[in-house]
Amino acid sequence: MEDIKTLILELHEVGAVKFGEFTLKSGLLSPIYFNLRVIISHTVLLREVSRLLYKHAEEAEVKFDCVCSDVDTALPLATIICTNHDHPMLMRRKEANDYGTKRIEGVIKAGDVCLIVDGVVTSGSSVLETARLLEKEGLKVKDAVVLLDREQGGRDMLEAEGITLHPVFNISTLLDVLLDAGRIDPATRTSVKTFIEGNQTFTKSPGSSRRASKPKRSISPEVKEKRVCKELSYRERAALPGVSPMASKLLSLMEEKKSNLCLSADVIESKELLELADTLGPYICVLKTHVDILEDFSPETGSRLLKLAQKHNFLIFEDRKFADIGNTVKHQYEGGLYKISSWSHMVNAHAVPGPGVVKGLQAVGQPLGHGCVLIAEMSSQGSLATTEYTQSVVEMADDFPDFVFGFICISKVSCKPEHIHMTPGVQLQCGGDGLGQQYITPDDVIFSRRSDIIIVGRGIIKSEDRKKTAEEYRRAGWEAYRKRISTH
Ligand code: S5P
Repeated sequence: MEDIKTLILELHEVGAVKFGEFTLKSGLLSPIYFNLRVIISHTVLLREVSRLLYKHAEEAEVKFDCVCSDVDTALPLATIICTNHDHPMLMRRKEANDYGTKRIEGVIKAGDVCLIVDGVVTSGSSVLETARLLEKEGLKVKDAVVLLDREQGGRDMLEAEGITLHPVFNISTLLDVLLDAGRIDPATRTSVKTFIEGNQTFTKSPGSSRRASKPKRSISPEVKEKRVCKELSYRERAALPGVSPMASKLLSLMEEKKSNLCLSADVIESKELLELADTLGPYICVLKTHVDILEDFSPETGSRLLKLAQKHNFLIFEDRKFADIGNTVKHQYEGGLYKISSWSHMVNAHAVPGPGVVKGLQAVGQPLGHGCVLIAEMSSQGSLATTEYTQSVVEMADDFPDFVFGFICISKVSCKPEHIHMTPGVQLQCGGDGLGQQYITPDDVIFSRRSDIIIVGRGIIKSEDRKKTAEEYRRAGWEAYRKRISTH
C-alpha cells in the first residue's frame, strides 16, 4: 500500500491527475481529469507504474502467454513489462492499417492466453474491444491489468463479459490518499464521488455475471433520481414538456416500430432509393439521403419518397451537412435544384460558422415543422470535432430548443433527454473502410455509448439480402436499447 500511496502522490505531482472543470470526450463536465501520457517524460515514474502493474498481475496469480496494449498511453508500460520479463507482445491499433483491416500487430499464436495492459478504465469498452479483436484472431483473454479503475461500471461490465479487471488502485483510494496528504479538500473529494456515482455506465442485471457479484454501493436519493431521469424510455422522452415537435414525433415512432435504425441510403439512382425506401421502410425509423449523389434527381423523387415515408411511418433526413453563413444555407435548404425543405423532415449542420447557420435553417424549417441535428462528433479517423468543440456544439443547441433536437455524435454528448443522439459508422463487426470511416457495433453505440439511433449504410446496402440484414440491425439496436433501459 505504501508503494501505491507514493505513486498516487507522484502522479498528482506531475499533473497526471487534475481537479477542476474538464469537458470529457463524451461532452460531460467532469471535476477530475487523468492524463497518463505525461508519465512518459518521467522515467522513474514510468518504470514504477510498469513494476506495479506487473506485480499486481503476479499477486493475482494471473496466467498468460503474451501481453497486449493499445497504441496509446499503455504501450510504453506494456513494452517495459514485456522486455523486463521476456513476454511476447502484441499491440492493438485504434484504426485498421492502410492496406486492410488488420488491427492487431505482432505474431499471433492462436490458443495463447493474452493479458491486456491499460491505463485508466471507465466503462471498460476499450478493454472489451481489444479483447474481442484478440479473440477474433484465436487468442484467449481472461484478465486485464490496469493502473486505475474509475469505478464507473467498467469492472462489472468486463466481469459480465468474462474478463477480470485487476486495477492497481481505484478512484476511491486515489481520493483518500490525496485528501490525507492535504492535496485536495473534502469538498473536491465529495464532488468527484458524486460525479462518479451519477455517471455509472453499467449496472449488473441478475444472472448476467459468470462470477460472484460484489455488493453495490449505496447511492444518495438525489443521485438515484438523476440516474433514473437519464434513462427514460423513448416513449417517456417523447412526452416531456420541453421536447421539440420533431424529437417527439421521432421518439414516438421509434417506440411504435421498435426501431432505432436509420438507413443511410447512399445510392446513385432514384429508382434504387425508392425501392430501398419501400422494402426496408418497415424496419427503420429514419431514412437518410445524400441527394447530391443521385444522378437523376427530379422533384418527383422527393414527392414519392415522402409518400413512402407516410406509408411506412419513417422520417426523411437529408444529410446535407450545411456549413455556411445563414443567408447561404437558407437558399441551399429551400431552393436550388433539390428544394430539400420540401421533402426532407430533418437536416444536419456543422456548427463551425456559428449560430447563424442554425438561424438560417430555422427560418425555413421551423414553420414547416422540420428539425435539425448538429454535428458534434464525426466517425471518421482524425476528426477535429472533439472535446471543446463538441462541448460548444452542445451549448449551441440550447439556443434553438424548438428546432435543434439532437446531434450526430459517436457517444452521448448531452444529458438532456429531449436531445436525440444519432451515430454513424456502425456495422455488426468493428473495422474501417480504408477511407477513414471507423465502424463500431450497434451494442457499443446504444448500450455502452448511450446514443439513441444507429445510422447504417453499407452494412445493409452491400449485403446480399438487404431485408434480412436490415432486420438484423434493427434487432441488434433495439435489444441494446432494451438492455440499457433495464440495466441503468
Ligand atoms: O461522422 C459522420 C457523419 C455522418 S452523417 N460519419 C458518417 O459516416 N456520416 C454518414 O453516415 C456518411 O455520410 C454516410 O452517409 C453514412 C455512413 O455510411 P456507411 O456506409 O459507412 O455506414
